[in-house]
Amino acid sequence: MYDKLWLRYAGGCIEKNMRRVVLSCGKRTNVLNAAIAELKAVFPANAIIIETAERENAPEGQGFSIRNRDGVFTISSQTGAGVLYGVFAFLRLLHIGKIDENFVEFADSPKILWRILNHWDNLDGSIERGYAGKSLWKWDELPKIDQRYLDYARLAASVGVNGSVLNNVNANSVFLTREYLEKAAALANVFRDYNIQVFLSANFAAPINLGGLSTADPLDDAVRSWWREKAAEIYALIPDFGGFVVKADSEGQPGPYVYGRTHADGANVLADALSPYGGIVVWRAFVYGHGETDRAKKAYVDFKSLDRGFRDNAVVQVKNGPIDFQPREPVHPLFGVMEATSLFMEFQIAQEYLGQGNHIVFLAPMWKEIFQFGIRLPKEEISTKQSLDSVGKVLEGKKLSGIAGVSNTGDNEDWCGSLFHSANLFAFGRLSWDWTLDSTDIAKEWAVLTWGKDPIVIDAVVKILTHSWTACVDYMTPLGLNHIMRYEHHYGPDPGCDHGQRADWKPPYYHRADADGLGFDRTRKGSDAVDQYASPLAELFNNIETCPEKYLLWFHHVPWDHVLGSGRTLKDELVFRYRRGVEEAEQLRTWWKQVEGRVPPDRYQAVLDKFDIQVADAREWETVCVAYFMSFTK
Ligand code: GCW
Repeated sequence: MYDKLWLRYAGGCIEKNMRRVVLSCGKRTNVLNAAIAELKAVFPANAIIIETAERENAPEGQGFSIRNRDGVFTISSQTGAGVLYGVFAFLRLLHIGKIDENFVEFADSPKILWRILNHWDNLDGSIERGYAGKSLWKWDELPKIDQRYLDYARLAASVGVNGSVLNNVNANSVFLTREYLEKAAALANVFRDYNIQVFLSANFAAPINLGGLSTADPLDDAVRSWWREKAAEIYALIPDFGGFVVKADSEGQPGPYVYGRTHADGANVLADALSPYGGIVVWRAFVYGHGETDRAKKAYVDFKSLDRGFRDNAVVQVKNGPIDFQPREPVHPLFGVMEATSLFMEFQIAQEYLGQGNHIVFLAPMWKEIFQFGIRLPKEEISTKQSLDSVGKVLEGKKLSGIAGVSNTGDNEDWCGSLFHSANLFAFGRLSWDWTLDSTDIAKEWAVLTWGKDPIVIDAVVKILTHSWTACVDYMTPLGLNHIMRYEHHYGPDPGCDHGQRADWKPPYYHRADADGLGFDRTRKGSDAVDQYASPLAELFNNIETCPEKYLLWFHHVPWDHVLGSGRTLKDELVFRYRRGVEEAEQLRTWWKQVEGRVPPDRYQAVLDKFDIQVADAREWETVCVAYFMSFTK
């Protein structure tokens, strides 16, 4: 049987002084019923009261409030969705000990409209960059329903997720056939009760592949009507269908370029088809390999000029960094310049480049670094503010705001790759609901819900989580290095790798090591990627003395004898960081060893096995990278 993850509520529940729980909602809906079911799993039915009269001042939309009056707890919202999120928040707070007799009130609502899991799941049940087994969706059996679909929906909704893209962005057109739409509709029927809308990745050439047309040109009338008819067919089956996600003109996927059209032309034809039903098109900005000299610059160059060219129900989904889900990247410059276009953030929960299902790396601190990154000049003409607007604020201000996470789920018993990897799924939900949350607080919540209240266990789990990302950056890609993983699968180090189909997939393209130094020159003397950022960021990055060391080799080709903040030369600092990374990985394992005997032995051992791999891998990273980079310094 598969794990319940944080819905194990391992912390136990204090019911003292809790006489009644009142759920107050404008009207009785299926989503409200789901909320009631969650509550009933914890409380006796006679302690739960449902009130469907309109309550004055009940929070609107997806917001909710929880109030305590003499042991009667009222969770209210105008909508079933709000009550559902309120119930999950209530149960979370209760189990982590934040609701007791002194509790008065807590109100919350999401800062971001769309919080979406992107599944890169294929027709054959495999998952691209999936490390937790096969797809949760059993396409062969659907529309037959599996209990696990419901538990997926519960887990997702419990952290605020409200959208699920069922299939890989490298999209097979078959997903848009009637047969598969019926399967998707069956999943949508389950998810709907948890306020989760289903999306599909669409292949841009579907009008050719399925419709038998000779073109997929977005300005062709037959193509436009093909998409309109397809949308009508989908909405007849899935009335709350969220929309399409599209990867176009990227890594071999079809797109508008071949017809001499732009990404906006491409997105708009789908947007127009979806708009009568309230659907949206999410168009990905992950493009490169069309003649540029610096891959990191490409998406900005192609999309910036299209700002104002997209329909209102079209969104551009941008990865957090300009390259590709590396252990650490500066933020993607598009977040600073697209003024009129709605932007979704795309994170990858799946750890493709961060040790996959084997390394325990808590991503919340990384996502926080991105959200807090000052990227855009403040709007006010004469601003007294010194600082740039953060990415979180930019996202929040969009007409359609959204955060997408490439899911790490699969059909393994542990869902996500290890008993710790679910911390990232949890954190994704929590931060996409409210990006201002503190990553250590999220770690604590997950620790108690998943591992119980023993203070020694909590202390160890939280230390592991909060130190793991910096450890990973140190032992894999310190000082702004990136994309030096093995070419075939992105696991393990291979900085010297010189085979593979494309120049911009080979590690030397990214690190540029030579006798003079190390790093990609993106300054004004190099590719000038620095000028894709607003001033004063551009100047800050451009100057080797002011560029933050965490991005040093991202923006500069640095001489081996250049002296860093520590007083060490680049050469020595690199050696130092790789060593420190190994020691940090060992420290994570040592912390885990402190919980032996305090958590069930099988769970203890399963995690320890992962740490053994992580430590061995960190040592390999050190050995391989130090030997390779040092060979240039002789
Ligand atoms: O991270 C890279 C992956 C590809 C992926 C691509 C993308 C789905 O290596 O597997 O394809 O990005 O985001 O489209």
